[in-house]
Amino acid sequence: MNLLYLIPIFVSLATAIWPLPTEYEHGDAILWIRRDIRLYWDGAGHVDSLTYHGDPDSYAKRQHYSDDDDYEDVDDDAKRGAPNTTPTGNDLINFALRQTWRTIFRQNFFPWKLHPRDWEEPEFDREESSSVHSLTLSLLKNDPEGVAKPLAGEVDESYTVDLPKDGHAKITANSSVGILRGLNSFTQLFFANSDGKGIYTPFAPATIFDAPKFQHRGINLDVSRNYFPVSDVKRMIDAAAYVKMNRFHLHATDGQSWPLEIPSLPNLAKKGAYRPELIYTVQDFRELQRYATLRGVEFITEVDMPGHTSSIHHAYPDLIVAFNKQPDWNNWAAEPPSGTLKLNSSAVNDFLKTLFEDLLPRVHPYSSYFHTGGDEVNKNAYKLDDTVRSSDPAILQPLMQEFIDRIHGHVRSQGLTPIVWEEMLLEWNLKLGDDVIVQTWRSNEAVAQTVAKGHKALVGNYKYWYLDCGKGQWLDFAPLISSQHWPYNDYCYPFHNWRLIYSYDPLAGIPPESHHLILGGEAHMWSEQTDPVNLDRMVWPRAAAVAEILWSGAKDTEGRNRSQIEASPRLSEMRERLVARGVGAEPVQMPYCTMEGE
Ligand code: CP6
Repeated sequence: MNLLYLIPIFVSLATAIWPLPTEYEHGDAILWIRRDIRLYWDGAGHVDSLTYHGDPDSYAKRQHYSDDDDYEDVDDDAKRGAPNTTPTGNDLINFALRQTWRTIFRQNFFPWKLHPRDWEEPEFDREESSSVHSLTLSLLKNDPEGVAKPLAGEVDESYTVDLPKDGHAKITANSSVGILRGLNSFTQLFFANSDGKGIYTPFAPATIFDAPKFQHRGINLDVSRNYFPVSDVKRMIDAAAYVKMNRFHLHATDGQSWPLEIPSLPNLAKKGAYRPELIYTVQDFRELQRYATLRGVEFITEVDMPGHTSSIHHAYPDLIVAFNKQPDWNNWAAEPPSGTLKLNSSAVNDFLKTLFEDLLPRVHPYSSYFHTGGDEVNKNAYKLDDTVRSSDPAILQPLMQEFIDRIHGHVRSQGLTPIVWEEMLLEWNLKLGDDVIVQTWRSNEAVAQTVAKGHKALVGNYKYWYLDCGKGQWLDFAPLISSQHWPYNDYCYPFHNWRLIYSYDPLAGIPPESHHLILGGEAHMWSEQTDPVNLDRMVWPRAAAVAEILWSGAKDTEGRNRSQIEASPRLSEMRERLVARGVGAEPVQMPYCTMEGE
């Protein structure tokens, strides 16, 4: 018998929130929420929006909801002519309040699925009903620095939400980002009555204490293999923040295209992008970083080198060796077109100095990291490099060490911490500074080896957390589909389902004394087979499974792998919220499986 038949109906009612809070208790009393809810602020700085000014009734009749303004102009101070300043913690809280009200009063209208068939909806009676009529936000550490500087690598994101029966709600946190996370959980307690008349929580009284298990909870988007308009990237950041992820990694450049405008190297994007207009301008780049920061998401930019750089060839052919499209790329690179930066070239060094001096000062106000790549460098290619003329590791290794030391010098001189792909440490055996964070991807052993060398590690094993690639992939079917020579990259079908993603434990095989070195991890959206048409459904809701593992840990309180059976209806609900937010997330399963039980 299918186990889904056994899920009691109240599973989805009992644990509405995604990701699952650390401690979460609630009753079953109904509280309506008032539009003129009073807001009290108890911290440094000030909050200025005290009531919800929108008109929820105009949205009440909508069966589903998607509005460009949520991704475009609502918070873009730049578009309103404000200066290009970094948001303060105070800005974060003010923005979060506007967004909280929007989510509760407008976006939570999804009555067609979220309410199970026999969910008893309360009668709305404004006179008789009790309601949530105030919300107090308290920043416990009344620390002006904390309010002024929202992000600095490590932030205390813990929070409590207290929603007593008398309707005086309270959210407390130690940082502005903690307040954001609390507001975000708060929104998930509320549902729109399908009569369109009111918004209520069926969970009063509710108390939540919550804190993340891992400090780095990220998602990586490759914008080189396919270009994504700014609005798509923003929507992805917004959704990531809604599942309490706190890092957005932009894999900004790769061999196929260079979409990042670098004003001091104008031809780089002009010639290296797929089309001159398919770029992120300086203004776009700043807007994206600001957009993420405002949502408590640290924006991490990667410029991958020395491999994955053949797109530089279009503007600077003399810096790149082993450039080759078809059919002869396979000897020099992992993917067509091949091409890598020369390893021992003063022209390359000058180019990189110019690149970093232009880019890094624009990154620094928003981020504490910069990712220099370093994955999948093919040693063979350096046979064709006139500054090296060898593929001998004994010759290449010291040159690569110099290369990394030089670029990490640039990164550190701008006050940023370097991140590299695991190959730089594990395959090239480079000496990396103690500060350097190593992003692993090829195996769990790679994570163990990285922490054994004393380095901080990010996880994201490709067999679990790559959103593009699956098990039982191309190779299994090779005899059927590869009798012809096939030069393109489409070996990644079928994709992993969310349950496999959810089963992955970042701490698997890591000795307890090294757990502190596992900062967290990332889901990866490599975009060879993803463009704006299928972006949302490729990422969501599967990346939400990664988000919950990173927020709550892979084990339950008894030390077992988290139950997929319990997660499933809750993820279905979260997917409905994402859809209501304008994100084209895929269904987890038919509504029947969320609604019916026993
Ligand atoms: N591009 C870059 C990629 C991949 C990596 N780096 C990749 C490798 C293997 C798989 C999927 C993606 N497409 N720059 C690896 C970090 Cl299975």
